[in-house]
Amino acid sequence: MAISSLAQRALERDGLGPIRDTVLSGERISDADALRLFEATDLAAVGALANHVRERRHGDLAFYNRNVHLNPTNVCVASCKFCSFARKEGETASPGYTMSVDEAVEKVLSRRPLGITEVHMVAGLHPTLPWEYYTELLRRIRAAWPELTIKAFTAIEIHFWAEKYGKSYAQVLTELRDAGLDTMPGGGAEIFAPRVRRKICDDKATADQWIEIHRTAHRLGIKTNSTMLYGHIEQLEERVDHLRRLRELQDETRGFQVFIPLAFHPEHNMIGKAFPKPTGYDALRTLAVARLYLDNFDHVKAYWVSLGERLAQTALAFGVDDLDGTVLEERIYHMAGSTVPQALSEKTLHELIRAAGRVPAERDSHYRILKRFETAAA
Ligand code: V47
Repeated sequence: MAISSLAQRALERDGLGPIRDTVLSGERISDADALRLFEATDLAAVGALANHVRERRHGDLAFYNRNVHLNPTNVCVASCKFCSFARKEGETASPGYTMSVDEAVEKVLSRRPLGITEVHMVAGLHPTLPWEYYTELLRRIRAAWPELTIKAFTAIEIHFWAEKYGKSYAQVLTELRDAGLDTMPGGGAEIFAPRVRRKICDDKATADQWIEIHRTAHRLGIKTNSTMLYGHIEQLEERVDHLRRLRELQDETRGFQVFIPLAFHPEHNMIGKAFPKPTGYDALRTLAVARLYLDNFDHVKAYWVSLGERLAQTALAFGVDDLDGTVLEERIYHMAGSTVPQALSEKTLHELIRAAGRVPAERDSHYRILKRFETAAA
């Protein structure tokens, strides 16, 4: 769809004419361009440009999947200042939990009647669980439910286990893959800039290590997702630097499936008092700039749990083509103050997508379309 002449003029007025021309001709925008877009005053005009790119790639389709979340433990040795989910081992005031392998497998299998296609599984950095806990967990889910996609474990966990069990990244990933892991979520990226990492998460994998683990996964044929946790101490330049590092790795490997900006949630964590939740304006411009800058990414996701259903829906006009899924039993955001529901039904996802003028498309974990819902009756 062509970008309206009104939006074209608004971009011109904001001094963004050259960036508009670069985007419309299908060329790559620079880091400086991305910063200009972040700083632009006319969000609607930037959104229209991002929407143009989104429609060029996906037309009217808006993707979602049928998934559930599982966090087998929230016991974690790391002390990320933004995290409300983790607990230290032995903490008594607000104790953590650790599921047995039996409990975790049981929990996943109990979702079978829901017709889900993916489990999204991440854990804390547990100080004492043996390596076999993770491989057995995967093996047993895989054996009991062969067609379920297991999207599991962040680069942060992979790094921790490599150090703890004396394995290379490739070894850890190969053993997990052989046990049943299909794809990896994008968590733990936070903000790559060392200044920010030093302040908010200085005792876990570095940015270089996060990147190296995703590079290794891609080389092993494991597709991964990518994220950016924004709306705390980072500067706009540091968001652009983060996007640059993702775009560079994607140029090299083509192994990322999607980019997901994650809006900071301030409750029950160490830095929440200093930073309110990012505004809707900030969420939409971040998604739009990501769509415009990450020209080698197929998908940009508005994770409805992080944004709320309504803002995620609105984002479908600001460069976004994916809303994540039914989710069911999310803990990380709900423990940080999210008041969105624990799950969305497929019917609600369809209604949200349709009301935004898009066509719902159920996808699998590799973004293959399982079903398009062209009409409400379908
Ligand atoms: O790594 C933690 C973030 C991530 C807070 O790959 C917080 O498809 C905001 O990565 N406020 C985990 N964010 C979630 C995640 C994810 C979610 C959905 C889909 C996918 C995917 C990945 O959540 C963490 C961290 O970056 N996080 N605490 C908080 N208080």
